[in-house]
Amino acid sequence: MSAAAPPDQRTGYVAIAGRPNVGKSTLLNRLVGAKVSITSRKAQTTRHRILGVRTDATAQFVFLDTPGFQTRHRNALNRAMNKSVTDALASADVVIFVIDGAGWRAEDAAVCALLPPRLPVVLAINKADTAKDQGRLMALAARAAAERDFSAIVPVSARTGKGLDDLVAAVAKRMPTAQRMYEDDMLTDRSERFLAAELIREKVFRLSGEEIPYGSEVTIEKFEEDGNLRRIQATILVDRPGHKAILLGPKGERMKRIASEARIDMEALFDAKVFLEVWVKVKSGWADSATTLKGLGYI
Ligand SMILES: Nc1nc2c(ncn2[C@@H]2O[C@H](COP(=O)(O)OP(=O)(O)O)[C@@H](O)[C@H]2O)c(=O)[nH]1
Ligand SMILES: [Mg+2]
Repeated sequence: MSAAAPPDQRTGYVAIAGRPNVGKSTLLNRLVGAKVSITSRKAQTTRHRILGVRTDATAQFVFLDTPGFQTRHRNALNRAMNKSVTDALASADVVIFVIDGAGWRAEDAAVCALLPPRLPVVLAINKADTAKDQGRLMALAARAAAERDFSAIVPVSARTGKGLDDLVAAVAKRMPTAQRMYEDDMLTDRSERFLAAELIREKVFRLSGEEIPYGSEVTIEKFEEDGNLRRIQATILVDRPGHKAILLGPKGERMKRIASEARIDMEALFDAKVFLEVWVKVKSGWADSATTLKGLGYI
């Protein structure tokens, strides 16, 4: 707790909601100033509830990134993911509802309808950096406003940082007056061990084709902290033998790249040197195995 916190300090839980791929996790990382949530062009990259903390002079925002609501595959993993969205909304004081500046979709309306009526919702129209003209953003704002009475509507770019000060100010106004919950320098409640697995999963999402990411998961076998050094051994679980071959790539090149890009991100996030070893193992049906999901922390 900071002794310097002013008496009118505001603190609150802020859920970041929206359909897959609108930039929720990118926005969270920008707002927190570190890569606490993984992102990719593929839908459904985020599987867990990720908490990210931002502490300003007068406000502490506890952001809850959420997986996009799943309708595509009905397995135990997706049920756990949907529950984490509902849980985040249940504990939120304010919601940031994110849509893509490219246009309004039926899926946006579906997520909007899930937002609890009692909560203040700030609409963030993201990817404003790619917007062709302001008129289109205005039309989109009007379209969205037909679905719900938003507390504020703010065009932003999670990529460039445009509009984020306005977004933060709009959210702060709707947060309760309360003392800080976390230390000023805290960024996330997730352990380095968890973040290490997530960063490997991000590279699998980014560097492999369409089918692999959804059928894979990462476990950390060993995580040793030795001063400013981390020794990490990880396994990527895949659903089928063919997936293993694809993930390894010719002469293991793809796997090497996955491991090396993950290591670089870990070194930046942990501010430490990282030795990383990654193995690939076939484990069919992991996404519907209660034991495996439990081990992975989903249920
Ligand atoms: N041009 C542009 N792309 C963005 C912006 N924010 C996110 N993206 C991209 O949109 C894709 C999905 O982002 P992600 O944060 O994973 O979306 P999520 O599924 O809503 O969490 C990624 O390729 C991001 O780089 C933005 O402000 N501008
Ligand atoms: Mg995400």
